[in-house]
Amino acid sequence: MPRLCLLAALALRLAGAALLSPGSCTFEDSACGYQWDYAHLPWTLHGEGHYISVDTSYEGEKAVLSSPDLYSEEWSCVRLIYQIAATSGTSPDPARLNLYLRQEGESFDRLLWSAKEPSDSWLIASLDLTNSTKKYKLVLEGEMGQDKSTSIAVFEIKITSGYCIECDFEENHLCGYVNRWNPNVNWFVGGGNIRNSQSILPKDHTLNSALGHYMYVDSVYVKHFQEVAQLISPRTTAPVSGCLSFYYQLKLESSIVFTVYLRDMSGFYEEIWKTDSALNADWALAEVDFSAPYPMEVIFEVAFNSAKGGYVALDDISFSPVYCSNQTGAPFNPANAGCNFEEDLCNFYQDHKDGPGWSRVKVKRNVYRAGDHTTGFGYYLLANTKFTSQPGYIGRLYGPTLPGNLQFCLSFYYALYGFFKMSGTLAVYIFEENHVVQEKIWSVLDSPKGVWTQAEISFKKPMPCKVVFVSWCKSFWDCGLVALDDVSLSLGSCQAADLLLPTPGECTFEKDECVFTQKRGRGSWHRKRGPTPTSYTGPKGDHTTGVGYYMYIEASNMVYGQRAYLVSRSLRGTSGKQCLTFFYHMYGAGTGLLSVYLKKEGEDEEIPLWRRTGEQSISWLRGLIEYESDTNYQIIFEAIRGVSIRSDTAIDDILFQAGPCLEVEEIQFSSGYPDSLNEIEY
Ligand SMILES: [Ca+2]
Ligand SMILES: [Ca+2]
Ligand SMILES: [Ca+2]
Repeated sequence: MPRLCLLAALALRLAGAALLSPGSCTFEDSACGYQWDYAHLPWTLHGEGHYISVDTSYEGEKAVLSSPDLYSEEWSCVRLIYQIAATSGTSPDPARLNLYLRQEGESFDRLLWSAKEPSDSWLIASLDLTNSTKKYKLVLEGEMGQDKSTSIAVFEIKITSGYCIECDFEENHLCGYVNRWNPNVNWFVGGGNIRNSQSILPKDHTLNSALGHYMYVDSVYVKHFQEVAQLISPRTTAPVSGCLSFYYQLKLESSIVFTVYLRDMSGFYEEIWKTDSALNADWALAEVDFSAPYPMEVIFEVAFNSAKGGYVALDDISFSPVYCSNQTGAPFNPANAGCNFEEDLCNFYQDHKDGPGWSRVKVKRNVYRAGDHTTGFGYYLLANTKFTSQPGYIGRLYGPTLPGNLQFCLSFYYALYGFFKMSGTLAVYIFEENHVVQEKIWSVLDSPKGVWTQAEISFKKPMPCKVVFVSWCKSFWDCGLVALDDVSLSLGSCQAADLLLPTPGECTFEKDECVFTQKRGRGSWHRKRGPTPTSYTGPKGDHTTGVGYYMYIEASNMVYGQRAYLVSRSLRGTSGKQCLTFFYHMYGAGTGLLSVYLKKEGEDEEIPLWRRTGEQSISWLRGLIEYESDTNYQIIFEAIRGVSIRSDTAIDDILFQAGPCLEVEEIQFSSGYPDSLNEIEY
């Protein structure tokens, strides 16, 4: 059994024998109301060593520890001091320590953080918790992996009000701030009751006394030109924007550059502040507007040019969710720059200068015409129909004005129809506000016809700008039909969004089957991308992106009346309604049945929640189910093969949310015949 770093853990306690806030624990005399789940491995409390660890002398896969009920109506920061100790090096299936947020009324826990790197000493993790009126628990999960000699220990959990990037440097964990080691220049802790020769200031800022602490970096050991010391904050784990402030002192003997950067997970630096005064003999306040829509670190960087540079000291980093100058007004809300076209054009508009442009249309559900992307029953935009287009016409759809100097990710769905050439069919331009400068940032390539395909574009412009969707009908033979739906805008680059932790309760089937497994010994569901092998049945692409994965039953491999079950793992029962959303595809003359059942733990009955029989649409349709279960339960998707091989039934984009459902499912029974809604000529 590897030795845990007990000395370091003991040293950590010197600072904090004070009264602990609810949910905090140092694991000295008790586990402070934290309880383990008896269905899994036990945790062992080591009162002597002041830690709790997963007991590896038992056989098992994981150990679960959950906090008492907690409330935090204000933002708070969870700091976790832990160690994963392994005897061997890297393992293909290493032990992990995971931290989940279990919110009242939710069937799924939200993963806040996960670590798997073994270390020789304790480490600190800092996690922002957003304010909420709901009760919650923190759930620690130690997963043992393959190497059974690994041990996982937790020395302390501490919940403090405020944001994790805030720090007064009075506690020796330094709020998770770390110095990036450099042989010559580094940030050190200064001040404190044991005066050491390296402390350079008489008083810190927090306590205004010799007992207080601060961070500093001194040029004495600088050997080279442009040596840099970096102090790195904990990474934000929830989207924040507002005013970052800190106090600093700067003594300058030759040139020093003191800069504050934001660094994202791809390593991209953005400068947000630079010292402008040559000298601050006393503590000076700096304030800087700060926006971290996705995980970011704040980096305090000092660059020296010689050993006679001087020093920089730093203290009392704090954060307020209101912008510093307060002149920026209400922060920009990217949700106002998206549209699903269900009600109207939202904040989009057309100028009708060059023709009728884009039409907002709806197709009544039938098997000949594809529906929209949002629900399969709704509205979308269509350009270049036989009725509206004439050669030379250009449809321009303008979005609302977006602020400059922000990184955006634009996402939308498009579908192409007909046999025409597609060269001018759809392009995205950025117009600067005065419409003088325009730039094409995207144009359609040849993609499969009749499939809603997602496009994602990252952009950042110095000036306020608009997104413009342009469809050009070049000539009779080059005037492709294009549909547009579900435009959305988010802050940050599209790649950064991929780095976010997964949404709990969401399954797109892109990586795996999520919480679902097959019930053995019956017909089976297959995970697939692209069209199914049989023509006139099954989807041409998935619902998530058009080119991703979905689950389906392959009718050719099954006989009439054969069933396939896809069963969720046991989900947590809650009081109150739950809302289950999913997309289903039932196209093919021989289509059978698709049903959804609720099975409560300890009961044999499978309660039917939802059913569709026979061919429904050539499109993906949205299913909505509201249900309740206060005991643990499973959700079952059951497909029954119909009379012919044209019976492929598919599902995609399953989402479990705390209910009630905000909408009701639109139930229209297919007539199979075009009516007035279908007078759109492709
Ligand atoms: Ca201080
Ligand atoms: Ca729509
Ligand atoms: Ca998918």
